[in-house]
Amino acid sequence: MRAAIQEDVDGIAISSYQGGHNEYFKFLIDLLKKNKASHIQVFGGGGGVILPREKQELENYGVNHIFLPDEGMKLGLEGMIRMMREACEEARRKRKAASVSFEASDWGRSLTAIEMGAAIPKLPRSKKHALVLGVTGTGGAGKSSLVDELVLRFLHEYKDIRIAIYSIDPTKRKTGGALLGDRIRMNSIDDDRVFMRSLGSRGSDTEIARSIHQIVDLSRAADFDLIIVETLGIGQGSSAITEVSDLSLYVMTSDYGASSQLEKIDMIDFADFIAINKYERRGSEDARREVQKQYRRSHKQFDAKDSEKFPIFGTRCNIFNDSGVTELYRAIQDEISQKRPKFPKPSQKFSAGTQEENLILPPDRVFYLTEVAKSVREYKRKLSEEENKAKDAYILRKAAELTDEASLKKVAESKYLELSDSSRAVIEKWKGLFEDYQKEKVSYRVRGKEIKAPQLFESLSGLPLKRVVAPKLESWDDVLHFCGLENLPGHFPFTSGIYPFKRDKEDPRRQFAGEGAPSRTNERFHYLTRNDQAKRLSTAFDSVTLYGEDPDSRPDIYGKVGESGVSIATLEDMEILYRGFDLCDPKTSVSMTINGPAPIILAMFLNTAIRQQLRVFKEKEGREPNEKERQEMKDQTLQRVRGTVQADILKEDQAQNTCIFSTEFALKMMGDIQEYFIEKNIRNYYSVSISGYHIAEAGANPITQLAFTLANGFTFVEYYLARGMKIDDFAPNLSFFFSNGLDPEYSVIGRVARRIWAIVMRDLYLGNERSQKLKYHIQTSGRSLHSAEMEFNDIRTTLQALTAIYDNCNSLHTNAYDEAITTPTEQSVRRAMAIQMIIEKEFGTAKIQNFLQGSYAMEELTNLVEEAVLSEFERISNRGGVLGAMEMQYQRSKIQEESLYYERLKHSGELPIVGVNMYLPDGEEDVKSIPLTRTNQKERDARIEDAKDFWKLHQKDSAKALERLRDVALNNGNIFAELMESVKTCSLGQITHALYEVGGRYRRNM
Ligand code: B12
Repeated sequence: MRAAIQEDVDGIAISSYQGGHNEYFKFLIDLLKKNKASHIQVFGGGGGVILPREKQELENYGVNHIFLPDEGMKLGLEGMIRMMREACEEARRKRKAASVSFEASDWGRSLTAIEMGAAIPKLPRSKKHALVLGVTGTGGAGKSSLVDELVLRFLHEYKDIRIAIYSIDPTKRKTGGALLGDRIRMNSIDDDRVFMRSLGSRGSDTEIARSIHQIVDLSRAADFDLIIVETLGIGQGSSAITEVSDLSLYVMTSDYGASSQLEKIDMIDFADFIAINKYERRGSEDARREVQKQYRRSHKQFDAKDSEKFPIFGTRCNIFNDSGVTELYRAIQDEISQKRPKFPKPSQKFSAGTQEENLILPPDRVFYLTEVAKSVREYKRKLSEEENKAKDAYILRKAAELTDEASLKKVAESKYLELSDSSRAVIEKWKGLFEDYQKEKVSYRVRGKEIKAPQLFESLSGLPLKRVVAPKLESWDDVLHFCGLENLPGHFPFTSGIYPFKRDKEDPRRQFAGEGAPSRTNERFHYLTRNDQAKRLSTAFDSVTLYGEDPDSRPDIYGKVGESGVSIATLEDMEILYRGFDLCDPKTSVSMTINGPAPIILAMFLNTAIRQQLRVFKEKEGREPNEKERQEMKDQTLQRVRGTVQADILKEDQAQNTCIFSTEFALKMMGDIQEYFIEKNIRNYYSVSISGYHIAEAGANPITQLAFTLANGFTFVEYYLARGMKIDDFAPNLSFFFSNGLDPEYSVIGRVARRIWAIVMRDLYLGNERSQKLKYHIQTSGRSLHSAEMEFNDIRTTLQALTAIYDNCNSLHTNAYDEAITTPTEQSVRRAMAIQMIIEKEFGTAKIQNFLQGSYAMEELTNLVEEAVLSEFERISNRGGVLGAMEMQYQRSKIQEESLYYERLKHSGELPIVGVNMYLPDGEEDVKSIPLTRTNQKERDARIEDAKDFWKLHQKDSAKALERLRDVALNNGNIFAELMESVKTCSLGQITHALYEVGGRYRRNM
């Protein structure tokens, strides 16, 4: 709302999917009214989640329009945009033209008036001390992030300062529109002391807006102390900012080309400060030296002894509390106090912190994805060479046998010896392996233990069928080809599966669930697993928890408490959530879909498991354990718990959006978790679920899903290696998660993922067999489910589940048919479970565990998808690896393009969707009759009270615990180890906010 008023917008458009829309939209309308901004039109949508009757209610309350999916289908994106535009234009026509006033509450509107050329009233005397800092630089140099970092420091040190920020973006000549996206990168502006406004350049011939001179004059006269003007990206010879600023800052990166280019940059001559931003990039130190040289020349400071004293700074905004930024800030501050003695005085000091200057990846590892692609290609090239040799050797051997020619035998023998040792080993082993698979039982070893798996099952017609069918291969090149690219399940490169056979008593079922208070979800978990020996729980958290907050009566939080996920704020909540499940039982495994606050929630979970064991001890022994026993119990519990925490922060930035901490800090915490796992020998719990699901659901096609996800996986590998962890110590703790839709490529997603991972882990990272095995969970695609003709959704899910099971996924969630509208009911979940069970228990060919192996079409698809993935790795690598590409928004924009492509085809009908854009029912469907799962007011209020009780109970200890946590973070200690303690006395929200202070909030690139 603050943004809307400051920007003087005509409309606000909101997508709301995660519940609480009834409260949230009304809250917004109320707020607009209260701030005399009812002219701002509000639009919304949220797929099938907002029901037609709720749409009516919200529109009656003042929302201009809520777009339901069927309207989206009819109008298309452009149609919806047109409607919103027209409504805004009409509302504007009805308004009085804006005029200029000095009222703070009207400032946004006054700026519009100036932009529109309104008459300027006589200025009151401007404040003498007000200072204008002009910030300019090349496009993409990170000006807005740097401004945000500077503002953060000013706000921290100057209690009563008032800051105005004007950010200029190019106005498109064709449409007259401007993106005005700088605001989204600024976290610190959400403060009453800051006014921020984006301005289009509006036909100005320079990098500053036409109206900026007047705006600056007016701002000096208004109540601002510091006025920051940020220009649009500039070329070499541009320096217009100096016309409006008292001090100017030029922001560049090391990316300026040859050093002679520096000669052409006017701002090196004019700027008071130069920041070489993104200083973590390769070549930044050299760039700084070159810029110092140029500065010396252009400022004729040939005699200056120390070029380090020039106002040229290396800055990094992706690092919280970066010392380079602080140095720049101090230099600006010094200049301000010299130029403006009357400028407000700082009241406290911003500490530069003691955080080590950790680079996420060392500069010489930037091209890791090129190496990854190369190692797969190299593997295949060598294999094909060996196959050719093997073919000749085999033909010669056969010919020698047939002719009994001694010389031929010799040639055949020497040809055979030309094969590598490993190729010969494969050939020599194959016959035995093939024979093993003809027997009734196949034996193999798991962690040193021999297992005998039944190989045969009988069909109703009485045929003895094999669970895993080994191909009959004669020629050696065929053996090498099969074993090199495919192989039987459980054998390198694990294309057809990582285990020789599926576990007998553990089906891959794992259903995602969570709603309301912890006790309600606990009941749902018991219901879901009541018939299963293996308790495989999968936890969905509500969005309040996903964003690291405690339940609260704040209207933007209140409606979401316990909606479409369980509400968890404390360790006590966590204990209730898993009550009645033995978390140390090897048949229990718990997965948790949580990312931003994952370290905190994971610490709560592990503590829950430990407390369970302590309780068991007490009941059995009738006493409390002593310290030694307690410690032993803790260690043993940690080694026994099974499950997965999602905790994948890279795909959050790319697709899901529940990032809360700065990416660098979030990555550090992921590394801390893994280090803690290694130290405590936690081997049965996955420290991360590297997720493509969200990437696919945000609209990416299956190839992009797979490529981005694997690339993210290799990034974690590189980061953990850079921190000094050993590959075999952490790779087994990694797991993957994909979405399965209906496109053909989904049939091979597991095959391709497993093959690439195995080859790269073995050949590039030298990992052992356990590290080479990629395990993954599949969820059928939520996005392929529609609110129209909902019953048809089960058919889509069935096909996707079958595809996943044929591809040998390690666990599976099947969506319920009503998923497009609401949290599934018990009845719809029962049907979703039945889908899996019917495939596993009734469907004959799914009992053959490599049923599709050997299909020419599958092999071709595997190769095509694999090659497309490798090419994508190279594209990401060219952008500086996953993190470099993220900075350029490469992943997000690719996902968005693919999403738009799909939506367009859906809208035009080129992509047929039964019951949605073809084969439509006669007459309207009655959506109202569907049972909805929603929390109620009583439950939400109780959650707020629970959190308050917890705070009160631990009031004495929590402040100290948070202080310790902050200290550990600032001193670069293991934050996760400390969180294991903090969660005993502090709530989720308390911890999140404490960590913001020492790790920084997430900043979105745009
Ligand atoms: C894609 C998706 C995701 C993706 C989102 C990726 C992304 N970046 O976009 C991922 C996997 C990350 C995700 C996560 C979650 N999701 Co989700 N998700 C969906 C899903 C499958 C599709 C929604 C979608 O984008 N559809 C495509 C759009 C283009 O079409 P549409 O929704 O029909 O909307 C049309 C119109 O309404 C209109 N429209 C929509 N919004 C607006 C806005 C304006 C201004 C205008 C003009 C028009 C307009 O345009 C569209 C075109 O016709 C729905 C289920 C479903 N099938 O609808 C669940 C769903 C929305 N998710 C749900 C849930 C619960 C979650 C999680 C909270 C799960 C959890 N506990 O972890 C998280 C929350 C993550 C977060 N960031 O907060 C629930 C919400 C249930 C409820 N409220 O009762 C749903 C309904 C599924 C379910 N039943 O469980 N989700």
